[in-house]
Amino acid sequence: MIRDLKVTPHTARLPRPWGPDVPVNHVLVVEITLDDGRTGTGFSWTPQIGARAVRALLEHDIRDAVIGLDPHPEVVWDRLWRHLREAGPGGITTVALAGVDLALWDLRCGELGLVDVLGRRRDSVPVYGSGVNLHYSLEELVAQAGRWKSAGCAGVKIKVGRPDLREDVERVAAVREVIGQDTLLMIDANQRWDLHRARRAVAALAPYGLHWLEEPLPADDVPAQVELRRSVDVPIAVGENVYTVYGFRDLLAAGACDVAQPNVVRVGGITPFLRIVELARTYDVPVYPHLLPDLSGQLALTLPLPCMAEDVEDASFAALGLLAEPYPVDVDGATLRVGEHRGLGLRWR
Ligand code: SMN
Ligand code: MG
Repeated sequence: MIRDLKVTPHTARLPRPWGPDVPVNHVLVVEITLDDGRTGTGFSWTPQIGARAVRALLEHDIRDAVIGLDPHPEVVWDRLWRHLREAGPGGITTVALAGVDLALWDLRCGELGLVDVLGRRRDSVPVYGSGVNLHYSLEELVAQAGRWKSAGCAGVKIKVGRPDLREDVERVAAVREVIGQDTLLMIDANQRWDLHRARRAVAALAPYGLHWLEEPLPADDVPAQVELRRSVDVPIAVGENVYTVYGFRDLLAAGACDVAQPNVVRVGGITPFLRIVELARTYDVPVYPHLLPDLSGQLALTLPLPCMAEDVEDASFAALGLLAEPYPVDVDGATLRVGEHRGLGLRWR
């Protein structure tokens, strides 16, 4: 039975800010204690918006609702999701829920590591270098792409959506030049375009060889994404701003994407993440977990279809100094591997 839930907030400064308005990441470490004294540790995360709101949900509405429950992740998740629903089906509610769900999965693993509990399908995954770099100068962007090339990354992802399309063309061309033809190139518009601009951008950028175009349009606009996907040849990736299994069902059923990118925290933890994985599998759409390599890298080893792990430069929890060694995952530039540990293996400082 769950006896207590405790929240410890951390704020970590990003060595490479994600924009003038995103200098830090917020992490709320959630510790759940059972009546037999065992503990499990999870976390909620938000780069910019809502850390205090998430903490308030965890320390009040969620804490009151979980004490006394049997610590079964699926059962607790369904119950809490219903309980929190009036605050919205996804977003701050699911980010908060993730803290509980991850702590319960940490407990459920017992002495085993998460990968072996979920089922190991591979021992390593290729890494793609990812930059939150729309505000970088061309020189800074080219230097970053050069670092990923030297590290031997399988792929590289950069931001697009500058005010003038000619700037995007110049930046994509320069990055392709640095990484050569054998490195995959992905571009991410972070929902900045509308259908018309997206079509014009694809026409101008596709000649540089794009592995996928990410979030070209508002993430909730399923019909527009279907329309775009039908009219261009570049694969469409989406999902980091989709918060529920219903949202993923609607995208997949409509044929809106080639790649699904759930963020394990934003969807509410491992329990809903696995439901989304099973759903995507029925559409033969690969899941590429969004961000959070210290945990997503572990999930990537268990997914039914091959994927790559995303490594945003200098932004893993290990790189941010939030974790004590040994770290749960090891990224050697081109390849991610998972070390020996129990549970999620996240040793918060
Ligand atoms: C991204 C989103 C949120 C924070 C950092 C980076 C980006 C990505 O869209 O796909 O990595
Ligand atoms: Mg993205």
